Amino acid sequence: MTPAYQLQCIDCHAEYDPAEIIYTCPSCGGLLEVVYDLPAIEVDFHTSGECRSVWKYRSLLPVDIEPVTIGEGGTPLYRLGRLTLNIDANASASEIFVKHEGLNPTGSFKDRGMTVGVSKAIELGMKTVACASTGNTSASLATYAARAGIPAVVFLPGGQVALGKVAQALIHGAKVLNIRGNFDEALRLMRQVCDEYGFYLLNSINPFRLEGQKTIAFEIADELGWEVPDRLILPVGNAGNISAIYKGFKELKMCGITDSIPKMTGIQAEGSRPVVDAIERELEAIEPEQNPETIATAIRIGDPVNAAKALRAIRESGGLAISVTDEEIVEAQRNLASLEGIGVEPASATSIAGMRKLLADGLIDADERIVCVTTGHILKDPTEVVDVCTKPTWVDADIDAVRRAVFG
Ligand code: AN7
Repeated sequence: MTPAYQLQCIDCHAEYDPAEIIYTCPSCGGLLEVVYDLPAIEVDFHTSGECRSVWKYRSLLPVDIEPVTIGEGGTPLYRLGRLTLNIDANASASEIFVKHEGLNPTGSFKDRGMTVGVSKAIELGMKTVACASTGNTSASLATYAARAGIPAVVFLPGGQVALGKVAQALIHGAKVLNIRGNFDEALRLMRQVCDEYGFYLLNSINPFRLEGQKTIAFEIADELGWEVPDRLILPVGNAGNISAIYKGFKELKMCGITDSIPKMTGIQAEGSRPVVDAIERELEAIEPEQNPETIATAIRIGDPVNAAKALRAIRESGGLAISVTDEEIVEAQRNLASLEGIGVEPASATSIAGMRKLLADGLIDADERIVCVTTGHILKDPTEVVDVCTKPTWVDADIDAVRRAVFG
């Protein structure tokens, strides 16, 4: 059964009919979120049996129609072994998990948001869906739009999107524009185009999309036997996911299913760290980074639209925000791949690089139970992987040459 819900402004708390097509508060411009009358809801997380998926948690999701789905969620939670030994001796005593969201159908966590967001678009009778994207959002949107049978329009920061993601947006049939500008500029343009043409905006400013992403929290707690980790570590770009996961953990607690909330810990790249700066300097709001730069192109975002929600998530949960360098990102990506068999794209490796740095600097305790979210699959950005790896050795098709090369 679908719960009753409203849209509410996080700043002035004005409430709106969820059928209104609005992305920010018409009265004060604040961000919106979906609110439920939680005490009135009979939470039933067992409708789809043992199989974990986004729709297992339907009793806390705001969709009233048969959803547009291709089997999102149900991603593995791995306990780390060799990598923790490699970090430091103390950490090996702690429980560190990786929730590998790269194993969603299109290779990123965005699918959790899109199954809800595109379903909502259909429910609201929208004719075209749209987003600006550093890549994964566009890949996911194009896929779900294809599944739903409606057109998708995506704006990319031209030349700054990883190959796998562009390929997905194209093959699934989206109209793809390479904007001569960065992501923040592409999003500003897309918001204007959506207002003018009535396209349904599915960036993470859309509060329904974030509802899908909050199921990451539900799944982690579910997999841990309805226990909550001490800390959640994840990359921050447009700051939607950290806000969504925090909301998920809050709702579980408010429903009496769990009794605590993890310390939400956001990791940004050194060249693109407005949220980290705001936390460090105790600013009320972020100061946008005009020229964000990092090898982790997914989070090359200078003006995160969900910053207000993310700052609250970090502060209210007693969390942290730090940045890592591109070198630390690549090293973490390599370690996760070679020591644990988990292949992730650079943005996702920020979780691991951040965890390592926090432990090394003594900013977090080695006995914490930590979950790092890895948000995207390694095959998303094959160009980067090939660039940072030793090249294959060319050998003649000759047994002596091969024998020499194998042990060379
Ligand atoms: C792999 O696709 O913003 O902080 O347009 O692809 O919720 O934005 C991607 C973001 C982390 C950051 N990891 O999440 C987009 C886009 C990966 C990502 C993030 C993204 P948010």
